[in-house]
Amino acid sequence: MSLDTNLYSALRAAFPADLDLPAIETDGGLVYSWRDLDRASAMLANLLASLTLPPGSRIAVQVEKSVEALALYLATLRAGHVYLPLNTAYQSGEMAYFIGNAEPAVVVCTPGNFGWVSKLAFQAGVSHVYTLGEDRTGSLLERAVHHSDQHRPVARTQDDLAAILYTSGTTGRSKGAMLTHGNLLSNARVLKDYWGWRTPAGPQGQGDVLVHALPIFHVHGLFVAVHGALFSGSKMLWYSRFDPKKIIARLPEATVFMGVPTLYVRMLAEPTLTREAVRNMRLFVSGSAPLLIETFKDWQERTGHTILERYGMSETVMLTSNPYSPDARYQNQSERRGGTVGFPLPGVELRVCGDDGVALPAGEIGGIQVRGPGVFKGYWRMPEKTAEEFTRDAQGKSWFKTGDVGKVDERGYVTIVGRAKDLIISGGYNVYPAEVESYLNDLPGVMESAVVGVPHPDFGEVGVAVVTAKPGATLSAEDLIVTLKTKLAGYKIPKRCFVVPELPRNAMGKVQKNVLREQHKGLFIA
Ligand code: MLC
Ligand code: AMP
Repeated sequence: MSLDTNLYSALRAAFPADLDLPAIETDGGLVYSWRDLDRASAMLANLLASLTLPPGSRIAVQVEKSVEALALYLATLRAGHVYLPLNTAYQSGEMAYFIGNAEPAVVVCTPGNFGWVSKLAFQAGVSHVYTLGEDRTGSLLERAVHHSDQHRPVARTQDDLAAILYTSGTTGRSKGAMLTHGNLLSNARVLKDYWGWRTPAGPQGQGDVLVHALPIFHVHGLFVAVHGALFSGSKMLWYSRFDPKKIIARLPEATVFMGVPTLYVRMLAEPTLTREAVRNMRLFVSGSAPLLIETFKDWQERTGHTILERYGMSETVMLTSNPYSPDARYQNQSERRGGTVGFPLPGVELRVCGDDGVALPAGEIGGIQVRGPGVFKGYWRMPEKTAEEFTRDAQGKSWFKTGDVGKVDERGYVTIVGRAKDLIISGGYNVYPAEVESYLNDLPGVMESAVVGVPHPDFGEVGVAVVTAKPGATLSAEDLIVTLKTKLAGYKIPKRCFVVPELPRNAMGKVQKNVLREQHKGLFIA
């Protein structure tokens, strides 16, 4: 196994020769050069090194989006530790679980959350808690400035962990997907080629310009977008929050945009989105949730561009993509087809299986299973759960069961038609009904609850809760929502709640979620 496959070293090698070129321009008007990124991550890596932590220590980070937060990610890679990004929406109960489960050596939180996060962290035995504000404040940077801006990345093998991303499970308990340097690097390499990322040394004489408007605590914003830009020496226009008006105003300077479908829906609502505004763009990528065919067509009509839809997961990084260009190496798969997620990326094997685990022929619908260099190492400290999610077929090959349901057509296009896992994807965030139900069921007076996903014009899909009361209890739907908001991340909160005498059940006594979905499917759309 080759040593020195530290992902940072590979990214650093792709920086432009002129390190004083701008690497990131923020919506706050700051400009960071490639040298700034290298130096800032070196100082932070030296700070981590000064803590003399065992290699592979988890560095848990719940902070607002900032370039310094990105530098902390790069520093974690450099220092040979494991980055654990956490959604800023998580509340104390959720954070207590992640900190308890991951046992991080370092926790970095916002200055405003220091009180409760540090309490949780110290109770869990964490020795180092720092703060990082979105405006370059906080104890992390105060400490880092005392360290050298030179740092040699720690040698890592491709099997060493680079990051742990928590994803909820159907039982409601979050699982930490362990991603290695090899997983992330191989995916970055494939996408650089497949999506035709331009480099400063390439024929155009300059790299791409990526509009970065996604959060950096998930695969899409952190790995697909950031790695794509860094690995091609391309500049990023960096938005701390998604603001369609501001972003459209700067699209003329950009060449690549990545978003979840909600971002496209919101941009389409802006009259300033015109062909003129996107005149220099070469690629719009959508993923993390299904892109409605109407959005795909509306975008084509308004901008003249065809959105490239791709499919991936925290456990696998990117798996499939519609084609970027007609290219003989990819069997001339030239057309981007709306409603499909394209072809398995080079190196990815994908099959569709029936309930018996046997691979189905083209056109038939079944569970999607995958293999490939991006497939994760397993769930953090959950060997049984990991084993359950992998198959082992007659040839001894092991496939990861994605939990997505789909088909592959004769030409090889993959279409996702649904999910075997009980999951709602709302504005690109995953919401597991089982988790929300377990919190609802714990509230006083609640007998039981069912959370279902229904169509929503902005978020694609949102949760709706249906609740029954214990005998003698009176429940207010509004109060339940207000209480739930103190316990769970905002995006997981059902957008509507109904208190009913009883839940519909089948002959076996199982709650019929399909009946509830049907009842409420018109709540937000005509
Ligand atoms: C915010 N809210 C949401 C929500 N986001 N509700 C449902 N679904 C969402 N996604 C709620 C808030 O709690 C708040 O509730 C209200 O909506 C307004 O909050 P906001 O902060 O103003 O929302 P906004 O900033 O507009 O955020 C919307 C968004 C954001 C679409 C920009 O959700 C977003 O950035 N989504 C991208 C997620 C992402 O990156 N996914 C990639 C996962 S990786 P209240 O009640 O307080 O008003 C992955 C793998 C792959 O899936 O293939 O890529
Ligand atoms: P996450 O666990 O947050 O990484 O979410 C991964 C899940 O998002 C996948 O298992 C799919 O269900 C879904 N997903 C990602 N990309 C797409 C897409 N293009 N179309 C439909 N679903 C998608």
